[in-house]
Amino acid sequence: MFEALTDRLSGVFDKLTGRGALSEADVEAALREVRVALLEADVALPVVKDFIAKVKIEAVGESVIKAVKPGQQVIKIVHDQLVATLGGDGPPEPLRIAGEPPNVIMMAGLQGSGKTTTTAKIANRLTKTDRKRVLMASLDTRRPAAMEQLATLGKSIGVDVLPIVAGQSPQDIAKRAMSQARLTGHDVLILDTAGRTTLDDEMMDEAASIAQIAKPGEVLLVADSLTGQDAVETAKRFHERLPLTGLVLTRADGDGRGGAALSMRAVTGLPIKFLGAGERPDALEVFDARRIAGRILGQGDIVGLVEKAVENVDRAEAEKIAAKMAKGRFDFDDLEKQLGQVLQIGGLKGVMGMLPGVQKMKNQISESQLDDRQIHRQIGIIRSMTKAERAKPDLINGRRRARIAKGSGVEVVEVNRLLKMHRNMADMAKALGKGKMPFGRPGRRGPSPETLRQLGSGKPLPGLNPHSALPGLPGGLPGLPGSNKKS
Ligand SMILES: Nc1nc2c(ncn2[C@@H]2O[C@H](COP(=O)(O)OP(=O)(O)O)[C@@H](O)[C@H]2O)c(=O)[nH]1
Ligand SMILES: [Mg+2]
Repeated sequence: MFEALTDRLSGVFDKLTGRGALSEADVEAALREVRVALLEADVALPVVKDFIAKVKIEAVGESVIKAVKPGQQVIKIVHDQLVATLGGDGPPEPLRIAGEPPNVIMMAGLQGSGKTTTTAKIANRLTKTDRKRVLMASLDTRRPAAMEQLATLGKSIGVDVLPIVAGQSPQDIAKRAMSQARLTGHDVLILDTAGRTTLDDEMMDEAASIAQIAKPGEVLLVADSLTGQDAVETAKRFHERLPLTGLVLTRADGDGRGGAALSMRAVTGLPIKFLGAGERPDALEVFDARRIAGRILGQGDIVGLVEKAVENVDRAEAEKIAAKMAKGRFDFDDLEKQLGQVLQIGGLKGVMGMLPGVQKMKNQISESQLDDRQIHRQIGIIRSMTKAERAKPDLINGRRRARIAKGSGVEVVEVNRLLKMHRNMADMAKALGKGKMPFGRPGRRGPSPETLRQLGSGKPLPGLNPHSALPGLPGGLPGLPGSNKKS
């Protein structure tokens, strides 16, 4: 999301920061380019106007022009305004599910916007992360397949789904779902409603009557971010008829512009609660204005990366490696595990998109270099080593290299490259072992709050380059050119 905008803005800001002094005219010229960039990203015109006006008030003042780093100051002002536009400075609002159970979440939106998929994603999240007992119910009586779709999804994520009873009205299903949830002690009930392809009164009436019956604590409008300004218009219209409490933007994974995300809050006044970033049940991201603003400005999303790592990486495994590293040891068995972890977190591309400063680097890195097949090849090389070689990499002489290359079907240079990468990582492990150990001390769960704060602030951790921010992943990203350089 936002790739196009990020590219454009980093061009504008490079010009600003590339020079010592700035005149008011410089700042105004830059803001004109920011304006064009926002419009090209399909941000609604009134939102753009307001944005530029607010930035201008702060950015063309004496204090900025005379500042030591005026360019940086302007970027900071734009950043803060982005945060404000996207939803404000505070932490993301949690879902309102703390009341008397069952807490009802109602999903609304046009057909095909992603309601059913998002219902399952939210249920999955509440079940796995918040340990809630969730019941899902499909109120989509228009398309018989819709109920089946939810039932299938429920089975795949292990979440209860209200049994289908043929011939009931959406209102009746809503009532049955409520009493069922009460009976079975579910904490949360998610109602997946029917959509139409266009906004029409019948759909709105139906949704409004369901809301009256179920009294949902959350009414989430699901909108397809790819539809840009149409998504904003849809949200506005729904909000006129339904007591919406928040928005979910789907298909953020395919949206290179991000105009809907940037306009939504300002136009509707409603918070964006989640981004849908793929079809799978775990492809749901909490919408955090600060992090998104950082991503737009190419500052990366380290917090997102760490969260993802914490979710996906086997904690016990990471702690074992961390304990070994604390003693300054890091062998090929460890490296193999870590390569496996990168694949688990979504491969190199998944990791790349979240690292600070990488947006620019991305253009210099060819697709082939981001190919996860390289990781698979590296794992293959390690697997061609003997047990002794893995544990004692120093054993690996020229003859052994040739054998390993042959065994894994690669050239010797590739084996050499892997050996070098391992050596770098082992050196780093040694350095960390000498007392600087920012992550995952054995026996403690996850990075400390202090570490996370430092990550969130974008400041490098003491003794560690910011690109090696994965718990248990010491030497930056394996196989990634330049990933060990300071940004
Ligand atoms: N790429 C991507 N596809 C999505 C996302 N959310 C939903 N989809 C897909 O969009 C299609 C329609 O979704 P569905 O949940 O059935 O929409 P509904 O009609 O509103 O219930 C399905 O093929 C989903 O897999 C998303 O965030 N990203
Ligand atoms: Mg549906």
